[in-house]
Amino acid sequence: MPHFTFRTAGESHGPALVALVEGVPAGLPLLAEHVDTQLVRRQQGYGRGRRMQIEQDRMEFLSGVRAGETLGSPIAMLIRNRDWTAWQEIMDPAPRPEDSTDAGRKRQLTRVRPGHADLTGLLKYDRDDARDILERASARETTARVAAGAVARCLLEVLGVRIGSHLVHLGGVEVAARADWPEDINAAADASPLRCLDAKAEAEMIARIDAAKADGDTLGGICEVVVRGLPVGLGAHVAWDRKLDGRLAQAICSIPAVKGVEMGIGFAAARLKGSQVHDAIAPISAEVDIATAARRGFVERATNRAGGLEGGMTTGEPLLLRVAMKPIATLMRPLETVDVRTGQRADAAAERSDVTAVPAMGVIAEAMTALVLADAMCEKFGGDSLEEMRRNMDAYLARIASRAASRDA
Ligand code: EPS
Repeated sequence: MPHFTFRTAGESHGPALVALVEGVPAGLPLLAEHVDTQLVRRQQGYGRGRRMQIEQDRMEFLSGVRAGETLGSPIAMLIRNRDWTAWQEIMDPAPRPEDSTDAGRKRQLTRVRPGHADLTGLLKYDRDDARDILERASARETTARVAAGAVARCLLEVLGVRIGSHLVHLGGVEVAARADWPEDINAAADASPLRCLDAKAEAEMIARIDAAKADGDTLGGICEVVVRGLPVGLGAHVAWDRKLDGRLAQAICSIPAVKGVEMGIGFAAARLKGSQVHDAIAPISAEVDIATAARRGFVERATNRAGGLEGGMTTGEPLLLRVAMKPIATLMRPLETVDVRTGQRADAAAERSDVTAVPAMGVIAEAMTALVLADAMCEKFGGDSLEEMRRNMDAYLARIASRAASRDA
């Protein structure tokens, strides 16, 4: 039974998106601007289409927050779609009147796009118009995930956990390897057009985006999520569905267009020997403060190829995830398909879309990571109030410190 859960609802061109978060302890400071800041971050990134100029996502709390603090009750959040005004007739929930023109049937999509949910969704749900599928399959839905993730992020931050991400690959261009990250990864990444920390590689990526746009094509890429400050021992080795790596993989791979996630060195580990993969363990340096040392179990590793996970549990080293996104399926120079109305060959529909949304995907991956980690923190430390959760966490870390102290005595 998950402890910290969320649901989203809403169609891309419907009136609004909704996020419902449950399991947040009472007493967590939470302001609309904490959520809005994350929504704005998701809307950035070179290569996005006109829709991002139409939307200026802002969240309204409907429940669960009072006077700037959570109540422990479900938190419902509403984000209106500005584009709704242009789509009201097409997306109207009411049945069309008998004497209506066919305006409400405008924007039907039957030339299903390869790589999108259009065709399989239409067959599975027995619909004639792929709009009934694509409106929900649209990555617009991730707005609501980022809103939910912002709540998770607030909880993690007050417990000393920081999440950042940056783009490491786009359209065939790789960033240069780096030994470390800036102290505030997001402050640095958000200041650049693609959320990339390598300006030289980024210039080449931008040129490729421009070229892909001119060709009516799209580009995919990879983002790295980095989480610092996690205590050792979140997740559990004892059951398949409590393993944190499995929970993270599920959450990350559920992001639209994401095709894979690597933890630490990921797939590269399969091609190396054990001695080249596993991170040797050493006593922690005496310079590290006690609170940090306790989170890391009073040990340190010179390398972190495991990406902060061993046995389905956090090690206390930074959690490292690399998330791969395929190119967006809507191509302005479309692939061939079948028109489901006629059964004949046709060019796939070319709806307004983005050339790439990899920078936004990094922000979404942060949100999904935050949601999984908030759940794991609530599972480990429980508590109906933030103070109770903090006490439980402090007691756990104090026990780890006392183990080390009694051993050293
Ligand atoms: C999307 C298509 C585009 C994107 C949209 C995802 O929307 P539209 O069809 O209205 O131009 O802009 O992303 C968002 C609206 C968003 O907020 O991220 C798609 O088909 O997935």
